[in-house]
This record gives sequence, C-alpha cells and structure tokens, in this order.
Amino acid sequence: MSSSLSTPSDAVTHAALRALTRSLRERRDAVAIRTGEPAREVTYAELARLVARHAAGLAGLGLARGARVAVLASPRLEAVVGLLAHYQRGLVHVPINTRYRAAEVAHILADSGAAAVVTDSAGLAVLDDVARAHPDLATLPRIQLDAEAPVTERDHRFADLMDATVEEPADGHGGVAATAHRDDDVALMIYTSGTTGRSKGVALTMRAVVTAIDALTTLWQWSSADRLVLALPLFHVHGLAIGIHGGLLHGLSVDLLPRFQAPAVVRAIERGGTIFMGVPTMYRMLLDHLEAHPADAAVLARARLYTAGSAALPSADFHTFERLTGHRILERYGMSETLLTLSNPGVGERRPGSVGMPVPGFEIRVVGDDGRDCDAGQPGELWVRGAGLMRGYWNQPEATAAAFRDGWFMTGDVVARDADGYVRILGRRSVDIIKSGGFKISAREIEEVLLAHPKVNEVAIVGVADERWGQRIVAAVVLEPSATSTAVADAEPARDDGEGADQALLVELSGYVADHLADYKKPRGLVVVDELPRNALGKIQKARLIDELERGARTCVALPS
Ligand code: MLC
Ligand code: AMP
Repeated sequence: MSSSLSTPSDAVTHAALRALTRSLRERRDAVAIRTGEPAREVTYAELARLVARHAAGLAGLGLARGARVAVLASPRLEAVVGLLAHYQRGLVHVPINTRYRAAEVAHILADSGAAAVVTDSAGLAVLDDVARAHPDLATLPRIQLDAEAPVTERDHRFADLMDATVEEPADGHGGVAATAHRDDDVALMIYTSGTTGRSKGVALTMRAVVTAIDALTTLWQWSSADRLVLALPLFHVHGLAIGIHGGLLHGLSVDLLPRFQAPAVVRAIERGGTIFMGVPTMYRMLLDHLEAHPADAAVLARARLYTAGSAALPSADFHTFERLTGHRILERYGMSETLLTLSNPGVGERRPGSVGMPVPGFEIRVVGDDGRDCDAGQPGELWVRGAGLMRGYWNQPEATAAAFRDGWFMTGDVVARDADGYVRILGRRSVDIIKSGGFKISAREIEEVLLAHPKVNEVAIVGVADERWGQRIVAAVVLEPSATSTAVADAEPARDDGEGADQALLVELSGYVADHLADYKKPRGLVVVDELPRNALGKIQKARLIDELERGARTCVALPS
C-alpha cells in the first residue's frame, strides 16, 4: 500500500470513531482510567476534556491529517489521552516497542515517515542515540510527557499542548468533529517482525479496530460493570487494540499498570479488577507467584474473566490455574494484521489447547499445500477474511500482495480444526519467526547483527520450545577460524574447558545483540558447530537443528541466569 491511502476525503463519516468514544458520552462519571504512582483516577468526562484539550493543543504543531505520530512511552494516562487526541485530529498513531534500541526505533521513524514523536524520559535517551546516528531524524519534533525531562527547541511539553481554553465540547462526545478519521482511513500502525529482518508497519483502519473489538460485548460479555487490569505493553494489538480500545469502547474502568508484575496484578484484582488479559508467560509468572504466596489464589479467584493470547497457552498451565483459582483461562488468537480473530467463548466450553472459533465478522479457511481446504483434523495454513484485517503493510505493496490470496490473508500459522469447529494452533510455516514471551522475533534480524561480529563466520538463529517463554532463542554458530582459540583464551580461568569457552562466547554474543536490538532478542543458548546442517541445495536445515536441540540430541550452553 502507499501513503496516499491515508489521505482523507471530504466525506467524513467517522462512525467507528464515534463508537469508540461513546463511553465518553455515556459513562461520564465512571472511572475510565486508573493509573500512576500515586494513583490517579480519571472519569470518562475528565478523559473527554483532556482529549479535547490536547487535540486543540496539537493544532499548533502544524501536523497535517494523515501524518504519522510515533509514540515511544511506557503505559500512562497521557499515552491514552494522546492516542485519542491523535484520532481526533486525524493523525496516525504509531506506537513503538519501548524495549527497542536506537537502530530499531530509527527504522520505524524513517519507514513511517513520522512527523513527530511522543516520548518519556526513558524514550528520550534512545531518541538521543537515534539523533546521533541519524542526522536526518535529529530535527524530528518531540512531545515530552515527563514534566522534568530536559527540553530543546524541537521539544514540546505535553502539558503545554493542553489548550486550557477548551471546555468539554457541547456535544459531549470528546470533540469528535470534522477533523477525525474517516472509517477507512489508516488510523493506527503497529510495527511487526517478519521473515525479512526489518519490521513492517501494519496499517489498520479505525473501522477494523472498532469492528474487531466490538465483538467482545457478546463474545466475552464485557460490560461497563467490568474493571480491566491491564499490564500489557501498549505498542501491540493485545494491550492497545483489545485492552485500551476494547476497554474504552465497552465503557470499562481500565486499571493501567506501568508494567507486568505478578504482585501488582494481585493487588489490582484485590481492589476490584474483574478481567485480566495476559500472554502465557504472564500466567506462568502468576503461577510462580502463587507457589510462593498460596493465599493470593483466593484473591485471583475473585475476578470474573482471565484471557490469554499472543502465544500458545500450555495446557498444564491452564489446568494448574484452574485448580488454584477455579478459573478456566479463555484462550484466543490474533495477529497484528488481523486483530482479534479466533476465540473460545465467554459462555460455553473453553477448550485447553484450542483457540476456539472465528470471532463474529471473521471467516477462516484451513488450506493445505495443494491449495485445497483441509478436512477436520488435517493440518493446514490458517487463512483469514473479515472485518479486522489490515489495509496492508505501510509502503510495501509487494509484501502486501504476497500476504493475500483472493482476498484471504495468509497468516503463516499452521492449524487444525476439530470436527466441531474449534481450532488448534500447531505451529508456524516459517521457522524464521520466533515467539518469545508474546513478542514476535525475526531470526534473520538477529542473524544479520551477529554476522557483523568479528568472531562469527556463519550463524543460524532458531527458536527452541521453552516452558516459560514459549520459545527460547538459540544461536548455532560457525566461528571464524581465528576466533576458535581466542574464545578459549578469553574464557574465565576456572572454566577454560570447551563449555566454559562457549559460555563466555555466548555472554559476549548476547551482549553484542543486546547492544543493537531489544533485550528479548538476545540468544539464550549457543551451539558452536563446525558447519551448519544443510540440505542438498545448500539451505540451512533449521527444522533439523530445532528437533535435535529439543530432543537433546545436540546440546547447547545456556546463558547463566
Ligand atoms: C523480557 N525478557 C524476555 C522477554 N521479556 N526474554 C524473552 N522473551 C521475552 N518476551 C527478558 C529480558 O531480556 C531480561 O533478560 C529478563 O527477561 C527480565 O526482563 P524484564 O524487563 O524484567 O522482563 P519482564 O518485565 O518480566 O517481561 C516479561 C513479559 C514481557 C512477559 C512481561 O515479555 C511482556 O510484556 N510480554 C508481552 C508481549 C506482548 O504484549 N505481546 C502481544 C503481541 S500482540 P536479561 O537476560 O537481560 O536479564 C499479538 C497478537 C494478539 O501477539 O492477538 O495477541
Ligand atoms: P503478532 O504479529 O505479534 O501480532 O503475533 C501474531 C502471532 O502470534 C500469530 O501469527 C501466532 O503465531 C501467534 N499467536 C497469537 N495468539 C496465539 C495463540 N493463542 N496460540 C498460539 N499462537 C498465537
């Protein structure tokens, strides 16, 4: 798709945006967001006012409709106000993973053509690195959320971009006026990793976001009586599209935590939380917490609904959580490109090991290698069509075209459908995409970084099954001839055997990756090999490597914890 697709026409309907903000009208005195330390509770009426003021304040920055505004900030009230104000001004909201390093952030700023970036103190440090390495990005206007952060002439304080002369708009719906997005304008862009190394912008329309999450009313029985405990990051669809958009659309009170920590989640449920959504690793962390604090199981039991997604929830964790809290976790499936796509029911059978059935508004196919639809029980690729689909990858018409066939989006996930329609996720078609702790990771991106390391001649990055993280990153490396002896020499004296040398090398290579990429992308295991396993055509046999590592036929050293 090209950037011209975001150009608004005169026919402004923004029905979807009105739907999103209906809570701002109807739930005036209810708490919309609770967040911060000390905690602050903001009602829907206050939120509407803050959003209207910020939307007016942004007018002075001269950002044209359709301009991309990047956001590199931890979850907080201002981030939510900014999101809704961006929509109200017809700006495209582009959240960035707060774990990203300068090179990853620079790629998104450049690729999206961001016209401004919203940030906090932590983000500012990364943006300073970006500016040093990329002079072309050094003049990008920045909106500072932290009052105490230093400002330069290209910085604007968020507090100064609140137009105090704006009272709550007379129509009382948060200032949704002619400047808002049309339903089919690109409103939100989420960057996601692919097989090619660099992340791609998934361009989503307001209609797609609202339609996909609107289903939650009937599907999960979300209602304004609910209080959502949200500890997911706000740069992916799980936390942002389902959590924030879903929460506000359904008039929930959102208890927004700055990050996931099991004790903080327990406390949030203790003060009235009714719904918790998490990636499977978070459930594993909650189970660890319950092992140390068994009495907290009774607190978790008080909530109404637990949902899991973004990666496969191990059946053992499903059953342990049920035994301890009485709750059957509702597992669902989605993608940045498709939003909330498959789900177990709120009322009805929640089947462990299954992601349920298509969410209203979606159709699916399970397609075999021969292009035919698979029978029940047979594995095939999941194809999706329907309301929540992306418009395309930003400025990547070829990648967009390659992802669709006859109007169906090909997810790359291998699934099987039970005879009664429940879908099981079996894996991915590509071994080059890894999921760890709910984050999608490109093996190629890590390989490209490691190939620049002086000791690395060849490398294959693979994801190996891991109980806690879903998959764990392992690097199989062929060393440069000169590095083999150096590695031994560099190892700690007490551990100068082969394993000690490999472990020292792993620490070095992991540190090197973490200097360039987000911390969760660093290899946690290393196998040094004389040559990588290849097939007759010279292609690296990653599936074989993974199988050997998972069976224990090949051992690797692990990063010391
Ligand atoms: C952190 N670490 C990880 C990791 N997260 N390692 C592997 N995979 C991850 N995902 C490592 C850090 O590098 C560090 O290692 C150590 O863990 C402690 O770091 P931390 O910052 O204290 O970790 P923590 O805050 O506990 O993070 C764990 C987590 C986080 C599970 C809370 O990963 C997370 O927020 N995941 C959610 C991802 C998400 O929202 N996905 C949704 C995608 S949307 P070291 O060695 O440096 O100490 C999607 C579509 C859909 O998929 O429909 O859902
Ligand atoms: P992302 O691009 O980060 O949105 O990740 C989307 C991918 O996460 C999907 O293509 C799946 O591979 C994976 N995923 C999401 N939900 C589930 C689930 N419930 N079970 C297994 N994998 C999932």
